Amino acid sequence: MRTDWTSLADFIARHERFLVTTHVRPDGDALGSEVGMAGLLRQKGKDVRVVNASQTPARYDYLDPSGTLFEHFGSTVHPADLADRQAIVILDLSSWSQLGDMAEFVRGFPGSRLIIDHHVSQDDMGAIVLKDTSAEATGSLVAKAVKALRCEFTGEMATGLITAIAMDTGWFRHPSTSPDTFRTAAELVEAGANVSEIYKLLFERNTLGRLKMMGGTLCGIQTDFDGRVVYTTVTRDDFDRTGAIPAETEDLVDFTVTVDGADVGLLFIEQRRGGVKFSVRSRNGFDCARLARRFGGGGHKAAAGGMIPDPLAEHLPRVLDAVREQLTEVIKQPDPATDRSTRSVLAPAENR
Ligand SMILES: [Mn+2]
Repeated sequence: MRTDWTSLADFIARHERFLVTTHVRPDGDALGSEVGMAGLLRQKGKDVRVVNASQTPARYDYLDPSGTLFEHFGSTVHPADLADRQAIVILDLSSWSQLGDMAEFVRGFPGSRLIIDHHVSQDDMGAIVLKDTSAEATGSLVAKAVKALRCEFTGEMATGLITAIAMDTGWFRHPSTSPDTFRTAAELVEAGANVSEIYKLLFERNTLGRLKMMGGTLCGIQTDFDGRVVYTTVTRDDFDRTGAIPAETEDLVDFTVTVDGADVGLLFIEQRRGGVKFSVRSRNGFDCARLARRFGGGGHKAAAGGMIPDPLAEHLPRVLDAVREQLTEVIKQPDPATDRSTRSVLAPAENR
């Protein structure tokens, strides 16, 4: 899909002081896209502040080497500090709930809003929406915007954008990865992105706590629906026992769906403030976003998630019931449009 970037060019031309933000618990795509967008806006001579509802997870510190780019709403930045902002660019999200503690501020913001995103789920946020659900990452869209608006990739922007694309494509291996993904990646590498160094910074700086937590979580893995559903949990006690922190659960859900015969994988994480965060991954056409929407969450077909205020003991069986229901539905009524992708769900597990 080709995005028409003229509305972004107009939006940028009309304002001087920008606020860039993204979703709570930001991932590589969220933060890397912000780095790219901040660079683009600065090249256009604009004043930019990047303010997020969540703190930046430590593993992404390299995206902001001087520690001056990412600001935290609520601790260092208060609504009054942002009174001079004329426009907000919202990246990698399209729902109010994903703005966390910043939702109220953004709702009441008197200036203009623009969204660049690739998620299916969408609220009316009163914004210009530049959305391409076929894009592998918001970072790819920002990279396209940089080129469409005749800006250059600085080394810093290239590092941010390749992080965004690499993380959302599982390092160039998810089905969303296309020849175009590599063409964009090649340009970013030429502009100074060091893939080998970035990979080391992201994946070879595990804490002992994270490895112990992973060990416990993988030991606790369980199956349902003839092995087609694989799930596990991280409890508050697991965090206390191992010393891991919630941000260190990123990517952990991906292990669940690697079990041979699994169509759906889930991870349930008990939150310190109460409630449970759930993440779901699928293969063979199960629609994760649809499942997540039933519990107020959202995401993509193959990866989604959400948060439920109930305790784990109540939450987990309800989500599993919904997964079983949705899997049964797929088996009974294959959608002809997605028949190819759901065929293996229909086939007996042992024949796959
Ligand atoms: Mn994304």
